[in-house]
Amino acid sequence: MIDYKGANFDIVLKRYDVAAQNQETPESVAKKMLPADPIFKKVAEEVLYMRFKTVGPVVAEALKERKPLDVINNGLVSGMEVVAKLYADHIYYLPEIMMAAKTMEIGIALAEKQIPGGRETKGLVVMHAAEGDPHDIGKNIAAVMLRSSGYTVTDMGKDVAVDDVVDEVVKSKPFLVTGTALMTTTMTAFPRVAKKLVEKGINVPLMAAGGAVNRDFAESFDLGIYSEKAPQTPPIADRIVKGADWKQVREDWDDIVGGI
Ligand code: B12
Repeated sequence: MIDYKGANFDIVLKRYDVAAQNQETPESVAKKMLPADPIFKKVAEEVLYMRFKTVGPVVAEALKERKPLDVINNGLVSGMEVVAKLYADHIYYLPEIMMAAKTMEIGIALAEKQIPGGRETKGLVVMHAAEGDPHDIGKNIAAVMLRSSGYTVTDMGKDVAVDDVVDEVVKSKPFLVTGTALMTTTMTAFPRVAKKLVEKGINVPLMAAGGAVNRDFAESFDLGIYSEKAPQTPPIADRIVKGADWKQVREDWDDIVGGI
């Protein structure tokens, strides 16, 4: 029989992959990033600590003292910015980012109701996961980031047929279309979408993203632009809204996403 006496389980069970990351904690990052205003800070903490059961009452309380748009941008979105930093630094992982996003969305829905005429949008983005592809977690994260940056998103979901994407673009005229593919067998849907759009004379940038896709592939067909990570999407969208077309985005890509 094995004798475990004297074994130091602190060493045996140490997760070196985790231990090697960094010494920061959600609290220490929050201290540096959360807003100073106590009302916005309280709202941001609801998102940061994924308190989806209490975010409603906390936002309702904040709305008595602050404007709804400020509660969204300085409270809820500020909290999500901390979450995005924690995710990028491998302190938070996928479950946390999804729960925080849900918490933020509950708060945004509540605050938006109090904005006369609704929240002003920077523009419409149509998002989808490629035909045959069931992987939509990365797309959902990118959608949250676009929404929290002031864009309106039509999320067509996963496994969306090429023709359905084209029909939606014709109907709703977005300034940007995004597609996600995590499988090498599904990424070929993007050039097919692009070809059909070009045939109809539609010049909208088509962002190809997801693990199966790289920059070379995304830029191998007309309209195609690349985004490697969800947080790169809002700055790319901002550049298109300012007037850049898909060729210009390709040229400026390193500059736009630099450091993200
Ligand atoms: C979760 C998962 C699933 C889930 C998907 C659930 C869901 N709702 O998404 C389920 C169980 C359904 C699934 C099924 C299958 N899967 Co799967 N799956 C995965 C897994 C483990 C994780 C993917 C994930 O969500 N990662 C987390 C997210 C956050 O990462 P991400 O999507 O890469 O997103 C990041 C970037 O890519 C980017 N991004 C992604 N989307 C977008 C969109 C925009 C607009 C932007 C800007 C950025 C962006 O930003 C994110 C980071 O910031 C991967 C393995 C892996 N390591 O990737 C396999 C993987 C993708 N699956 C794979 C396969 C093969 C399958 C199946 C075919 C398995 C089978 N034999 O049945 C089936 C699909 C069957 C079908 N056709 O319906 C393969 C694909 C291989 C390939 N290259 O073709 C992988 C790589 C596993 C492997 N190593 O073999 N899968």
